[in-house]
Amino acid sequence: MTTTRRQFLTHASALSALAAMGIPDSAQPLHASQSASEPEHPGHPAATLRAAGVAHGILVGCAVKVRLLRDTPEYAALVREQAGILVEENAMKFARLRPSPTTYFFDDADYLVQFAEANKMKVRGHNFVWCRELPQWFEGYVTKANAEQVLVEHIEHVAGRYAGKIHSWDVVNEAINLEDGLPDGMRNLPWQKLLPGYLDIAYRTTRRVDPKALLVYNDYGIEGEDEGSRKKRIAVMQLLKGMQKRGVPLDGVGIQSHLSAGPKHVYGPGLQAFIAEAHQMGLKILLTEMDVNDHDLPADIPARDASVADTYARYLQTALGHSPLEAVLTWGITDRYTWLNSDQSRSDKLPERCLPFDADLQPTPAFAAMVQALRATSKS
Ligand code: 9MR
Repeated sequence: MTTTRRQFLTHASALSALAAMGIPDSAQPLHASQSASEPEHPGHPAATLRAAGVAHGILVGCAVKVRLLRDTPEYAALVREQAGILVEENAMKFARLRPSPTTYFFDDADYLVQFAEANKMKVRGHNFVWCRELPQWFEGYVTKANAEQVLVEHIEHVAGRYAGKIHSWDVVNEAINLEDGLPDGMRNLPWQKLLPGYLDIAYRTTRRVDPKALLVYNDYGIEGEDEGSRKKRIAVMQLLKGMQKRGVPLDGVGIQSHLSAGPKHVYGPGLQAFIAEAHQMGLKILLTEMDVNDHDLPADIPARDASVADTYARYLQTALGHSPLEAVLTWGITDRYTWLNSDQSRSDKLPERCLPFDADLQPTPAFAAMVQALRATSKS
């Protein structure tokens, strides 16, 4: 059956919020002749990111916003079509889950997990410990005396609720910040001050509560060939090795992959060596938050798209080159809702074109670059 994208979207719009969550393909006439991984939309490539990943043993997906999955059927349809693994951009962060010390808000995180289950997708959890997204009540309530109890209880509650359903947890996010001047490059975050052993405690607790989830350390600024990236890679590697030496349960490293397009930004052997070393240590490697900002590029759209696509291609060739990857997730699926637009960092204030689908939910050259790079990868 041939279905135009417009018909498809109109049909998708007609779905109720509940149906959009996980209606089986057989119940959707327009999808009746299609498998979940091979949509058939003219003007829309037959391949999907999800299928390109499956064919090569890599989970491919994206960060989503539950609010949009609920309210915007064409967005939910695109996610269902393209993603094999999801992470909520914000809903599992500490402040979002903890309106007060004694209450939890699970509606959005629950929705994500149910949406993923209904659509046979995997789910990532992001995150338990971060320097940002601490609730207002944190300061004043959390002290050296109770910090361990607060952290352990938080992980028990959250990891416990989703135990067995999470592919991987970013247990600790962005613990390294060389600029802070602390030993080993540790970031001077509130947990560090109140509970210097927070890292080991967080991983050990998560393993105990959800033994099935892969436990990941996730960080940014380790992708490039510049001096800052090089130094940070060394510090992150030291952190990972230290954890292994101490017997802390750790299964993987998340390389966020917030990239920049343009000739100044080079991705190459430094990243490859980091990935190879992590692989040799028995760690799984995930690209967890990939997008390509076009801040440095001129306004012309075809030129921008070509440069962004080229960055996706070069980066994925580098990252996928030698060692197998566990997963690749973009931070969002469409330019319409990218976090990169929230700070309007282009000097001309034009919206960014940073993701595999544009603001009209049409595939960009970056989409083709991703599919091609995944296809060129030999199956691990
Ligand atoms: O994209 C996220 C944005 O919507 C939030 O306001 C922000 C603060 O919670 O976090 C953004 O996501 C970040 C992620 O959690 C960790 N790595 C960097 C991401 C972009 O800032």
